[in-house]
Amino acid sequence: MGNDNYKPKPEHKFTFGLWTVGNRGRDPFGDATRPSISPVTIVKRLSELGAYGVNLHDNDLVPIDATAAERDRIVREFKQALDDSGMKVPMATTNLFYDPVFKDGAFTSSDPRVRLYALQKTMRSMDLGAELGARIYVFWGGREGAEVDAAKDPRDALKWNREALNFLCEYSIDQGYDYRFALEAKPNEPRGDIYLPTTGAMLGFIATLDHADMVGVNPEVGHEQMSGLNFYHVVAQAIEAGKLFHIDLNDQKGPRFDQDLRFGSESIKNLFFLVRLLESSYDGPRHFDAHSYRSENEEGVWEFAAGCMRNYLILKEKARQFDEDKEIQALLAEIRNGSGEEVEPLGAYSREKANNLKELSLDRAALTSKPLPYERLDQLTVDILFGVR
Ligand code: GCO
Ligand code: MN
Ligand code: MN
Repeated sequence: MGNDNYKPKPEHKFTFGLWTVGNRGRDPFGDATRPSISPVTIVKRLSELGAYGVNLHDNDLVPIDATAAERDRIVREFKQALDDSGMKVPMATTNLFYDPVFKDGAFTSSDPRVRLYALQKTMRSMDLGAELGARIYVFWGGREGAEVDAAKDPRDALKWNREALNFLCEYSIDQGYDYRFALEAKPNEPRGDIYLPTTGAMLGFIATLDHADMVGVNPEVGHEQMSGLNFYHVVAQAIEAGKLFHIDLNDQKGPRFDQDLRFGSESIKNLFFLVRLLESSYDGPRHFDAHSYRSENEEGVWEFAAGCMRNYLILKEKARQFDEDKEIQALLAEIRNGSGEEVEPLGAYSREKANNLKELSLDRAALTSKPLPYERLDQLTVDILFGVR
């Protein structure tokens, strides 16, 4: 129970994007506040802090205009740093948003040649990810959206997006890459509206793909909160559907612009239930897609990275305490026990069952009068989180 419980280790599978700790503090109103940190340094420092690996967009590592020789040298040095530290690259993704060519979308651009370029760039980036050992491939369509609905029919955008993903699933199979695709939703920013704005929308879309089994979701805390949603519920639905292939952990101050704050810095109760859920039902990487406040220098960046992992482990320890708490367990049993009478599980439909159920005597007033000790249960949860229990 000592402090060692909060010490990150590779077995916890904590990962960071090169772009997260590498974030230089730029925002739409202000320039960088700290120098860039090289991918090799990032790998080394994160490994010293106890992380399991790093993830990347193609251009986090290889500049978009690099020659083949430059690419090979950069990749060689990066692989050396991974080997030296034992760090992994479980996930890779494509930057389909920074370059001006994607000003009106990548897979959903109205220009068919931009759509081809987006596919070409993604296939090359999948080659790079596979070379680094990645088995999860994330799609975040930051520019796949609109401000002017007169310009594009969203049904066309969906068709183009589907066509691209079907093609890329085939490419992954054909190359023997064994990727699992994870689709990441965001409601807006940088576009006025982004298509498929929530993880729930992604789940509906995935069912329409040729290789739906290869494709899952990559929910991000802040993105669902931007839509005012309960992230714990979002992730529970993804897990229940067998579709939680990856997760982007961070934090956010309510429904407004995307803040990518340090994990556990704001939404403590919601993230407590999230961690408790992940610990029981998810064994993939715990990826932090967040960045340090722009007021920090490089030392502050490592403080931030350590804080993300520490907060996760604190919440994990709180989850253990919650699950072992006798009073909490007794309250949960009482809540689930209903009226106390045995009830057979509903099971499959039969006409006889339906007829019996229609005749069953159910006393509405008695059902209503049963007290639910939610005040006590919630206060005990808060006591645990505050560390006074
Ligand atoms: C955001 C997004 C991005 C994506 C990343 C992976 O904060 O707007 O989360 O960080 O996750 O680009 O494609
Ligand atoms: Mn984000
Ligand atoms: Mn993200």
